[in-house]
Amino acid sequence: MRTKWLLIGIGLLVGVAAIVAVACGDDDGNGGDGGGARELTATLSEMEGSGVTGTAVLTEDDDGTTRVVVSMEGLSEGPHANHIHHVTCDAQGEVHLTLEELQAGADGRAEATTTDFPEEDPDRELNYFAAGHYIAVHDTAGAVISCGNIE
Ligand SMILES: [Cu+2]
Repeated sequence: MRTKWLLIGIGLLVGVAAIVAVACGDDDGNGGDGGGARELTATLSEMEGSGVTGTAVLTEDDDGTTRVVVSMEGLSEGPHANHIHHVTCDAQGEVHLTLEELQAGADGRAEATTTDFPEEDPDRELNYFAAGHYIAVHDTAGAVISCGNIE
C-alpha cells in the first residue's frame, strides 16, 4: 500500500514539473520591451506546388509607420504583385495594402521594400498587423502562389 501511494506521489511531481517546463518555454520572441512588437515576420510557403517561398519582415519605421521587406525565391522571371491581406492564408481574406511589386530576375529571386503607407490608411502602424493578417504573392493571373501569416 505504501508503495502505491509513493508511486502516485512521484507521478504527481513529474506531472507538475512538466507543466512548469511548458509554461516557462512559452516565450513569444518579441522581447521584453513592454510596448508592442518591434518586428513581425511571415514565412511564405508555396501554394499549389508553385515552389515559391520566402520571408517578409515588418518593422516600425522612424515616422511610426510600417516598413515591409518581402524576399522571395522560386519566382518566374518578371513582375509579381504582392499584398497584405486580412485574416489568414487559410481563410483568404481581402487586400489591406498593395506592396511594392516584386521584380524577379532570371534566378527567380526578388526583394521589395514598402515604406510609403498611404496617409489615408489609419491602420499603418506595426502593431495593427500583429494579429489577423497575411502576405500573399500572386502570379500574373492573380492566383496566390506563396502565402504566409504575419506573426
Ligand atoms: Cu493579394
